Amino acid sequence: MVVVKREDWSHYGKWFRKVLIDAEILDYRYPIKGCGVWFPYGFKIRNNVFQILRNLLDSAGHEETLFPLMIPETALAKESSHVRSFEEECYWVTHGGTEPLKIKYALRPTSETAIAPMLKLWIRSHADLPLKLYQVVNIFRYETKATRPILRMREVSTFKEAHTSHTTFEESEEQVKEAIKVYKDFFNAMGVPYRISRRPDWDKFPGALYSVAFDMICPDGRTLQIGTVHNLGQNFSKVFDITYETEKGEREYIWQTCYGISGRAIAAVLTVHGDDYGVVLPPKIAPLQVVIVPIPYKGMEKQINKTCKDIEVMLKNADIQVKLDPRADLTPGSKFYHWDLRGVPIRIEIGPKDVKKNEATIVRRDILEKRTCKINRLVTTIQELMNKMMEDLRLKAWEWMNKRVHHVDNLEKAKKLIARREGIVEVLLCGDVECGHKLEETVGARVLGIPMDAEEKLDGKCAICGKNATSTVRVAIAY
Ligand code: 5CA
Repeated sequence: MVVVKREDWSHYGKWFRKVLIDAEILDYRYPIKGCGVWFPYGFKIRNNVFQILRNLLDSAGHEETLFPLMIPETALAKESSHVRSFEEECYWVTHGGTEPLKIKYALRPTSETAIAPMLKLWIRSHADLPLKLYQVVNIFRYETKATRPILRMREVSTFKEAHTSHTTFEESEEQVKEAIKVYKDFFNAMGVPYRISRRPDWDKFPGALYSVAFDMICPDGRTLQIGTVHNLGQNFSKVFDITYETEKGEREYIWQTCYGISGRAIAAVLTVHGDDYGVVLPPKIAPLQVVIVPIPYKGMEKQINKTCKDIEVMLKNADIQVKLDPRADLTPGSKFYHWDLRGVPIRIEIGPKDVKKNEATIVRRDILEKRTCKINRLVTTIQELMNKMMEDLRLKAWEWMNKRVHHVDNLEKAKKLIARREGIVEVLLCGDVECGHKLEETVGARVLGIPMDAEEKLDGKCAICGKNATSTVRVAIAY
């Protein structure tokens, strides 16, 4: 029954690839490296996850939009640090048919430079601001690091990017805070634990003043960046000449932020809640919340089937996503395996005893624990169980992560923890860039940045140079 044992952490990558295929989430065998195909089941999970995000963005006053895939080289090249970083990562369209194009087009690696020329046309006065847009699109990055299904794609087929425009720097700072709140709510809704860090200057988004990132820890102890929020300042508005008229009638450049979440958010849910038997889906994002499996018994087939069908109708009427699995060619055991692998939160088994007692046997996917319940209480019991399951998943995942964030007072300890792949390590550091780089070299890990989600305890010295520390810094081996 075992998919791949997860408890040996070195198996995480193998486990992840296998569940993606076996649970019919994403097929990574497409003949272009870094491209994947969402199976219908995986596509439903993807849509449910991104619907949570859409709802949160909509409630916070964002509007969904859709920009073209292609960006002229002339636009992409306007912001110098942006183009420097992205030109090597772009896929370039050079021909229309057999005709060479006068200006080549980039397949968007992200859309700042697609959006900017239009903002210049749309934004006239302070009354047009703030303008908060987002789109959910595919982006293309010619990644040179090892590609991995969902985690590092070359076609990132699911990418939510928000782009906001403001009258003042202060307002853009407030927007960064709002974006962080939206992302917290998003990950909390799915029980995905994270740490929020302000990335070091050398690792900020190209064209940003600064970047804030959400990181999770994978079962192999490596971190995964699952979302980023950037304050772009006026870097793009100055080169694209995007101005607005102030109340006094003067022209000022707009202030901008942007923030992105990719399919990695889906990988995050699958990763943090999964187990040896496959994925475990939070009820909110599960395409199927309940599966009903009849346990056949000679002479009672009719009653069992009727009870199953009645339950299916009852749950459907209560807006629960339910499916009856009547397949006659499969044993109940193989059906359990099939649905456990796919992470269906609740299984109902109906056998002869259940029918006689007017009961249903219920199994929760996360703890695989059985209980019975009178059929007339089934709807409320299932709703309660799904809520409880969500709460338990969230607590368990946070507990797991919290145990893997270590605060240490010397480099030796940091080195050991990193070598043992124990997650995130926090040390004190002075503000020197040199010390940051030296820290990375010494412990063999990457600086994630300064905590944005914890009280600073600044009583100590820089772990590298011994000067007074100015902040805690997180390091980890990152995907
Ligand atoms: N324009 C900004 C905000 S929309 C931007 O592109 N930011 S980003 O480069 O940091 O990307 C946003 C998020 O997308 C990252 O935090 C990361 O979680 C995810 N991401 C980036 N590259 C890939 C990739 N190749 N495959 C999967 N996810 C990716």
